[in-house]
Amino acid sequence: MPNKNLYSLFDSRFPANRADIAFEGPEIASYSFQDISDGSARLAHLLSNSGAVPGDRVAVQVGKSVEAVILYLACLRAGLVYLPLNTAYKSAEIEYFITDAEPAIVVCDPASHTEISALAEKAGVKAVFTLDNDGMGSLMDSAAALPTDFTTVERASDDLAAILYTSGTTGRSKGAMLTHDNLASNAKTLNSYWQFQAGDVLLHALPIFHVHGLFVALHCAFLSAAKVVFLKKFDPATVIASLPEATVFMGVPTFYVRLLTEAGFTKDVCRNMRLFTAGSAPLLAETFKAFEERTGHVILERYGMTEAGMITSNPYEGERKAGTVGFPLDNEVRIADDAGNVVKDGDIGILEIKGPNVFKGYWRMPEKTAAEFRADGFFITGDMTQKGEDGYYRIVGRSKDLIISGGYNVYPKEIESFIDEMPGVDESAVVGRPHPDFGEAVVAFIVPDGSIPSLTDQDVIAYVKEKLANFKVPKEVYIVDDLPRNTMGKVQKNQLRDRAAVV
Ligand code: MCA
Ligand code: AMP
Repeated sequence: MPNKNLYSLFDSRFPANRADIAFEGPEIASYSFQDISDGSARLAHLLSNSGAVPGDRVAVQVGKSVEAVILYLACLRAGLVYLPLNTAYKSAEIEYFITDAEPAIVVCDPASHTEISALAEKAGVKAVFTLDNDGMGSLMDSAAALPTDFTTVERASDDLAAILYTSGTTGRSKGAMLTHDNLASNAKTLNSYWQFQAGDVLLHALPIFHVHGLFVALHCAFLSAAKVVFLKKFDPATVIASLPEATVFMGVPTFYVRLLTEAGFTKDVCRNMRLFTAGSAPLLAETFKAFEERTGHVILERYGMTEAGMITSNPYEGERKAGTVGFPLDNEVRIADDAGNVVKDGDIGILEIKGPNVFKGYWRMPEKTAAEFRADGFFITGDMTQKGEDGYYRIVGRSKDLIISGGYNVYPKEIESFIDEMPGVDESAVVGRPHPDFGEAVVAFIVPDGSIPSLTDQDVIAYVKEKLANFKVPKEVYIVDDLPRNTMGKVQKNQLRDRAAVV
């Protein structure tokens, strides 16, 4: 049986000439495929020497660097389970992930080393290393003299490759367990569906702690040994300056909205491009249209989620339709009602999916896992979907109480639970409102308990900002006398959404 380790698949696709460039960019040095292979071998030795054994988790909260990508590959090679964490997460959020996942090793930014070491010690972590935005720190220092050959550990298809936490409707984050085959199958599907080739140049501006930037983008490039122009972050001017040498770009809708506000974003800078993809949140038809008018390119919108990678895609060849997410990829899909009965063609229901891309379950949450799968193995996405007469799928809403802001998921329940603990607050409700830049913005309604008469909206914002990731901080807070409720006592969020949209 060939080794099912995802790294072995990448390695088999890396170019014969390992001196070829794998990563370069205006803000970084160049890295050849040999550098990637040597570096990941060294780090795989370091992680193993530090006491991590196959199956152990490695939690990583670091800025965007090629070394962070090499660390991901090293985890694969050593059979360790990569657990990337959003750099915006604050200490209390990190504590939960470390306690829940019980990683053997944690890698963090030097600036948070003291704080994270304290959390790690409590959780029995074996080693904490640092890695800064420029790829420097104790991680690379400790690995510098280690050997550059490492035999990639044997993995079976359903061994875990990564755990990615997604917030839950109940407020507690759930770790989605992704296997080597989940990632390999989706990577192969996308690489071929979007027609990646060796000569492609992927312009990469996404963060690398989520499925979109880490798996969708990088795996497509690795499987064709395509060069990656690796940007530290999304900055419209840097993207525009790098576009002329690129052939593929992937973004969340906010990237496209922002690029269109730049006069320098022209047809000419896109002259070598063959593909722009969008996803993680709905792309507005007006953005789709304005983009085509400006550049002559039709954005390919696709749809996916952490638990399954990419699920549907507009066609590479054939019409890409605004407001649709195209057709199912390599997974079975069906649209069903709440009870799981398949709805009539054309009716709206919840998308359910089954296929090699669908995750193995939530880390140490068998009940939550069972609740989100049907008895016949279909996973309930929670996305309200409609299949048009044209066969294209449209995501028309969400049955889960979720806000997507700039491509980041925010679960209102988590923020409400946090705000409800604030002195002076009786209760709260959090909703999304349309936002021109982020698509949706987080807005909170607060009912004070009267104990702090001077309580202001700014106090609430400051309170949340101190403890929760910045993208979860409400853009506005409204102090109200009470929350609208139905006869069952349930908060009428639709009314609040309507109010938030007009105020
Ligand atoms: C930053 N801010 C935000 C967001 N990002 N507010 C709401 N939503 C956001 N997404 C706020 C900060 O709190 C801060 O506020 C101010 O904006 C500036 O912060 P900064 O970090 O400088 O912002 P930025 O660099 O301009 O970031 C915006 C961004 C970023 C580039 C759009 O959010 C981003 O990279 N999003 C991509 C997310 C992504 O990769 N998602 C994929 C998930 P203040 O000044 O008040 O402090 S994977 C997925 O969903 C599935 C699988 C799929 O289908 O792909
Ligand atoms: P995440 O949990 O970060 O993986 O986010 C997954 C969710 O993002 C999905 O369940 C959808 O609600 C949403 N999503 C992703 N891509 C699209 C898209 N193209 N259109 C609408 N929603 C999307």
